[in-house]
Amino acid sequence: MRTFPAHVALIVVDVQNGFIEGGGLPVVDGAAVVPVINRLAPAFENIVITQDWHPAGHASFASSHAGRKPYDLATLHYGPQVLWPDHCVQGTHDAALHADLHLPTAQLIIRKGFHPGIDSYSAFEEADRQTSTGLAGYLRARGIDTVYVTGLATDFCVAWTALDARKHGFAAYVIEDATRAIDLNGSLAAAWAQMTAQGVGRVQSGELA
Ligand code: VGL
Ligand code: ZN
Repeated sequence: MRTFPAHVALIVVDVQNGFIEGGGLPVVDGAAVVPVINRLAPAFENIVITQDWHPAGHASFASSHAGRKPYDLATLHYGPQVLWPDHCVQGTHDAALHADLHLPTAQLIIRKGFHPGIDSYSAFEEADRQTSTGLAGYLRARGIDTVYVTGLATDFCVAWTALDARKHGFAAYVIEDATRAIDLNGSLAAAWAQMTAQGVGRVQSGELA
């Protein structure tokens, strides 16, 4: 298998029970990313995992807003916010990583979305576009300049992470078959158009390893 040099990292986004069939916010066919990611992982010297990690009553939950339903669009203090079913509450089974994900060499788990009033699709910056998770500094301090992004969901946390990687000066690729999408009102096509425009590479796992 081809292996990647030390300046490259694999980012595994939100492969949590909450985004798999039976979870709070299931992504169709979400479990299919697990064997693809497990197969790729040994090719990377650097692996970062993310976990969506919300307090109960989080502002992104429809249940926190009287009269609102999941998938409605709301306006929070920082701008538009899709309202989701309750998912990935801190410390619950829903927030745990999928049991079959096998990443024994992963070095960092970034938890995001823990501020009660701010969502965070991106592993780099929260949805207010001001609060940093610290990931850019961590990667840069370790000499990493290139990221390959995988996981759930393609059109939300994967896309925002890849776009923010570009914004922070990293080369970024999304490994398409190692992701699955929510696809809300055309969000998947919109995410790919935006990613392509910002220089995010679109690759398949078979091209890599
Ligand atoms: C996600 C919606 C809400 C994701 C997280 O991981 O893509 N989507 N929270
Ligand atoms: Zn979330």
